[in-house]
Amino acid sequence: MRTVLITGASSGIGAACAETLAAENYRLILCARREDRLDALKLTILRKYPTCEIHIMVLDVRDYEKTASAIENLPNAWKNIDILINNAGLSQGLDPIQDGDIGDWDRMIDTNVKGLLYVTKSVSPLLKKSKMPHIINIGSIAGKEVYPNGNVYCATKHAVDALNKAMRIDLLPFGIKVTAVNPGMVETEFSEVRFKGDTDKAKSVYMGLTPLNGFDIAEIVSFVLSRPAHVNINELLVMPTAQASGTIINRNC
Ligand code: NDP
Ligand code: 8X3
Repeated sequence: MRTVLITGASSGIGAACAETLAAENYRLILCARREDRLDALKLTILRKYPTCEIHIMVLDVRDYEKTASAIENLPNAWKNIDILINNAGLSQGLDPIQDGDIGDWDRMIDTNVKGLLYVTKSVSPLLKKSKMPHIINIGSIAGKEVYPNGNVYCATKHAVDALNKAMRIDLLPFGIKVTAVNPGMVETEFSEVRFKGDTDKAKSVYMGLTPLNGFDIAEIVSFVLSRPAHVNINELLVMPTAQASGTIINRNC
């Protein structure tokens, strides 16, 4: 039974990964800031899969000291981590650079880049002890292209793209697989967070098209994890059929 630590498990892609991997008999360490959401997800999963083993970890990935200490102080039974899914992330605002909000920039850089690094550094010593270690980084089409007003969010996801490659090099001596799953539009709380609770604006992002959902990504994560020991999928780009690139979208599809 493999143990997976998922950051950003309280919502969207992370929560879908948790449910999907629970069905496949993985042991789950679920991390996020919102404890009530993690508790609710745990109950939902246990209702469906009563024997699933779940450990909740309340974590703000932006805080290195607390992240390192939470992972160091995991109960012994939860220290055998085989898989890290670096999923916690967010976008804040959609403004041209000249009008950008410094707080928004800091939140994105601190979460998407520094947080991902903090968690990876803290979990790596445990992964090195695993027989089938694997890191999955949730990147984005925004890490492959830059779109108008996406500036800092795109920069953070380009950084994830670079770190994904860097991790594969640095962790090669330890046999740690490293994969980037880069989605296009996925309907989660992502746009609500980007537009700071403006649900109408968030909904309009997906108007007239069928976006991906969290489970579409979770199934891909599950496939990536199910490859034999000698096979690693380096990276993967997945978009809704209605999306051809970061900006070219068919809203009648
Ligand atoms: P959601 O907003 O639904 O989920 C984001 C998750 O990240 C939540 O569980 C949130 O938990 C967690 N999170 C945010 N900040 C922190 C923090 N400081 N510490 C710990 N956890 C944090 O969005 P998605 O599921 O869509 O996003 C997941 C990942 O997918 C992100 O990295 C995003 O950039 C990426 N992505 C999303 C796409 C989309 O179109 N939705 C497309 C491509 C990539 P909590 O608030 O409880 O801490
Ligand atoms: C999130 C999706 O369209 O903002 O990474 O790049 S998008």
